[in-house]
Amino acid sequence: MSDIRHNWTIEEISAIYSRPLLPLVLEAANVHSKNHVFGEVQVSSLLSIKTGGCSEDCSYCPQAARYNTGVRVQALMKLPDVLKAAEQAKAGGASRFCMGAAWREVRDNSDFDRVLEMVKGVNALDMEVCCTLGMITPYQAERLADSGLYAYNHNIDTSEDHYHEIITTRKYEDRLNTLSAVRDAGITVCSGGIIGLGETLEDRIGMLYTLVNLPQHPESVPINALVPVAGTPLAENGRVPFDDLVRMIATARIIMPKSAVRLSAGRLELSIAEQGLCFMAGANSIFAGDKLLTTPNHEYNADMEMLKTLGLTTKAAFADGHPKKKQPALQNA
Ligand code: SAM
Ligand code: DTB
Ligand code: SF4
Repeated sequence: MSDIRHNWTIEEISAIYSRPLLPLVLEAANVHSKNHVFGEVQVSSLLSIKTGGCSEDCSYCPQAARYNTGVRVQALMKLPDVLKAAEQAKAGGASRFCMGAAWREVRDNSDFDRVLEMVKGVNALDMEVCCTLGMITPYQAERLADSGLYAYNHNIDTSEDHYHEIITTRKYEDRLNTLSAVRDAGITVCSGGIIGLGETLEDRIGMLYTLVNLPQHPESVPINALVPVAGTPLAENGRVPFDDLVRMIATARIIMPKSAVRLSAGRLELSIAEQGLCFMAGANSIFAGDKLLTTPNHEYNADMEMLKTLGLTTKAAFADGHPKKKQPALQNA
């Protein structure tokens, strides 16, 4: 069951997702323990290096300029401030530092040059450095890889069919093109999505289907539960039932056995017992720190207490090795 497969069908994924909850969790836990050190959780720290004022219309997002959400626009942070935050995150036990920018896409300008310096600086701290900057070109991906970027986060968010209901300012295909630029540059891929957007069961399965049938499974798969934010079109969406989150995690774990599955946004609404079931179902990564990008998260110390209570430990940086940059094809080989 732990074989890596890229030919999963909608029917197979749907059958897994729809199994009775605890048998599903048990199967996911078995797959998890065969492929990972069971009980080890990768802790990422998240920093919004450029906040708000984004030109996209992602209907869940508090940082889109067109919605009145009260998020204060903040220009790109200065390099020393970012490095200070990364050092603090490392001292607190985070192995990965993820920098997020409310950009539609990266432009080749002095801001990007500064981000490259941030990547080099965080890399020098021996942390896994991750960025989420919107769409990037193959050339920009190369430059990020050359600066030492470990992972790039770019979520597909929902199914291809549902995408245009959530975002109209870009296409699903744009997202997939960025993912292949990241993969081709030899950067590890972090890609997942959100539940609670008003999607159907088929959309959830469709999202997993797209992820699992990528040429290579993403090394990490964030599963976010919508954080409804006042002022966004999805502000009134209800809370996702926690068992739906467990099903999404367990299904992702079973079909992408080697990937890290990250229990991401929406964790603040979950009790320790509910989070425990998510870890049991194969989640082995979290964002820790009292803020995600713009919305609150658990207090750092409370999270560390939770891990202790559940008997979980934190994973060291680069435990899975550093990805090798893709070598140019040999001529006349
Ligand atoms: N602008 C870049 C982009 O869209 O790729 C990077 C930052 S964006 C905020 C990163 C991801 O955060 C989104 O793709 C989405 O999956 C997630 N996200 C944003 N707002 C959210 C919310 N209210 N609830 C849950 N997840 C959210
Ligand atoms: C991901 O999948 N979730 C994180 C991270 N990748 C960048 C972001 C969650 C954002 C939640 C809303 C906010 O705090 O603004
Ligand atoms: Fe912009 Fe990213 Fe938010 Fe979409 S999710 S509005 S691209 S910051």
